[in-house]
Amino acid sequence: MSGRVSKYEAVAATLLERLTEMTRHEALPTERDLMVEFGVSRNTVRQAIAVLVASGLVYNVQGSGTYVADPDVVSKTPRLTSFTEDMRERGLAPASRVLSCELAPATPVVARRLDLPEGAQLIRLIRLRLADRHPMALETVQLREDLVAIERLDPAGSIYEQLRRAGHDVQKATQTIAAINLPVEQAKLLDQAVGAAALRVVRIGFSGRGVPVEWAETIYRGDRYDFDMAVTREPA
Ligand code: 16G
Repeated sequence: MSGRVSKYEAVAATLLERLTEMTRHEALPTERDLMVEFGVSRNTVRQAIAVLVASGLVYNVQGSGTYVADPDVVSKTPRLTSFTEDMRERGLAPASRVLSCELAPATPVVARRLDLPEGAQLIRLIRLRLADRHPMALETVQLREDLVAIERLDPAGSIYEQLRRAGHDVQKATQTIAAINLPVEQAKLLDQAVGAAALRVVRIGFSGRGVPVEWAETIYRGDRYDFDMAVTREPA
């Protein structure tokens, strides 16, 4: 092999070896401990950790530390977040304009996805989701009303936070992402030209017990939103 290995690459390589002996979700030593151990600057430690984060082997929890990733989760799904968390992580202030919130019978497709009989009552919440006061996404969430009562729901607040408080934390989801061109109504709400590109994501969210909790369609503006994910390949 030719070329010099930079300090951060050397630290990353040593940490990588160590990861094989650690368990899922175990904490890595603190930045300070790593600085002392390797005799390097905080910046070098951060660069080394960033390499491991980018490869999906560890993950950061803001204000807490770095942890060993769960390979089953990392290889297939990026970290699950709510719109509120997602925007905050991007340094944007989340807000919502509630367009409607009502009880409506489940369509056959949604009923099937949520394991409910056709026509079961669902809470259907339609919101324009804003980031730093500007439209970011148009979202329709359909929730099982036996899990959260519509009278107790704050439609402008974080739905995931309210589900968590009700004991139905969304911990897993399946997602389908597709490119679309915005039709008139949606374009107007999102402050876009008719036909502008957008990303449509349909998520089925499951609680930790595997109960399907929500069916949600989120239409993100193509010019403001992108997906980041770590992908890995098993060694040959
Ligand atoms: C995200 C979720 C959506 C969920 C919403 C809750 C995607 C693709 N969709 O938009 O399924 O209902 O967050 O956000 O990420 P909230 O807790 O801020 O209301």
